[in-house]
Amino acid sequence: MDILTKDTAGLAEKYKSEGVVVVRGALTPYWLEQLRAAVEEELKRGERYFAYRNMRSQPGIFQDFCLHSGIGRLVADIGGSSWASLIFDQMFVKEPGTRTQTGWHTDQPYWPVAGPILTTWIALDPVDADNGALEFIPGSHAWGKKYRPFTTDQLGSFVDYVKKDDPQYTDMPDFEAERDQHRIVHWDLAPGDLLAFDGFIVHSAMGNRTSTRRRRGYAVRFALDQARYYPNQGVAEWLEDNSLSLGDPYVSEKFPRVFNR
Ligand SMILES: O=C(O)CCC(=O)C(=O)O
Repeated sequence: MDILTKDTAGLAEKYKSEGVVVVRGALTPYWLEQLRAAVEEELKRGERYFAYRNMRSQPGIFQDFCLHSGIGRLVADIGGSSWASLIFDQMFVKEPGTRTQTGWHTDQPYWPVAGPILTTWIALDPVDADNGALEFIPGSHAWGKKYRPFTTDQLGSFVDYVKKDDPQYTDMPDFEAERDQHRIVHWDLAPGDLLAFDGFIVHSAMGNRTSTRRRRGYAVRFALDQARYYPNQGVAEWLEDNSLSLGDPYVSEKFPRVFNR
C-alpha cells in the first residue's frame, strides 16, 4: 500500500523549470507521527543541527521510511525519472530562539555526484517566515554554476571556503546582500507538507525568531536517472564508494535503488 500522496499532476514540469515544488499533505498521519518520534529519539544524542545525518543507515524508522514508504516513487515522478536511489537523510531542527540564518548555498557541489539529485524536505511542524522557512531562488538550478563549498558552524553560519584553488568552482555571490535582484520564494508549510528541490538550486533557511515554536524538518536526498558517481567533486568523503567507478550510475549497496519503474 502506498502511504504517500500520489497526486503529482503538473509537478514534474514545474520542478524542471523552477527547481523546487511543494507537495501539500504528502505524508499520512502514520508517517508523520513515526518521523516525529524518531526525531525526538535522535535529539537525545544532544548534537546540534548539521550533525544529524545518515540516520537511515541504521535499522529503524528513518530507514523504513526511506525504503518502504513509497517516497521513491514520489521522487521519481516529480523528477521525471525511471528510478531513484537513496543517498542520505538529514534532520534539521531549529529550536525557538535559534536566530542564525542557514546561509545561501547549493548542495550538490559538496557531494560526489554529477547529474540530477532531488531532495525532499518534510515539515514536521508548522513552518513559516518566523520560525525558519526555507527560501529558494527558482530557476537557479539551471544557471550552470557550481558554487564553491564552504564550512559552517553547527548552526549554519558561513565560516570559510574549501577547495579554494579548484577551478571547477566559482565563489558564491552574496545573495543576502542582493536579495532585491532575485525572485526569492518561500512557502508556509503544514506538518506533512513536502518540498522537493534540485541539488543545484540556491537556497537558505531563515532563523527561528519565535520563542515557542519549534521547526523540525526531515530531508532525504535521492539520485535520479543520469546521476553518475563523480568523486572529483565534493567534500563529503563519506558519500564516496569504492565499489563504484567514475561515471557509474550512483547506485550501489550503500546507495540502494528505492524505486525502479
Ligand atoms: O532545514 C534547514 O535548516 C536547511 C536545509 C537545507 O539547506 C537542505 O536541506 O539542503
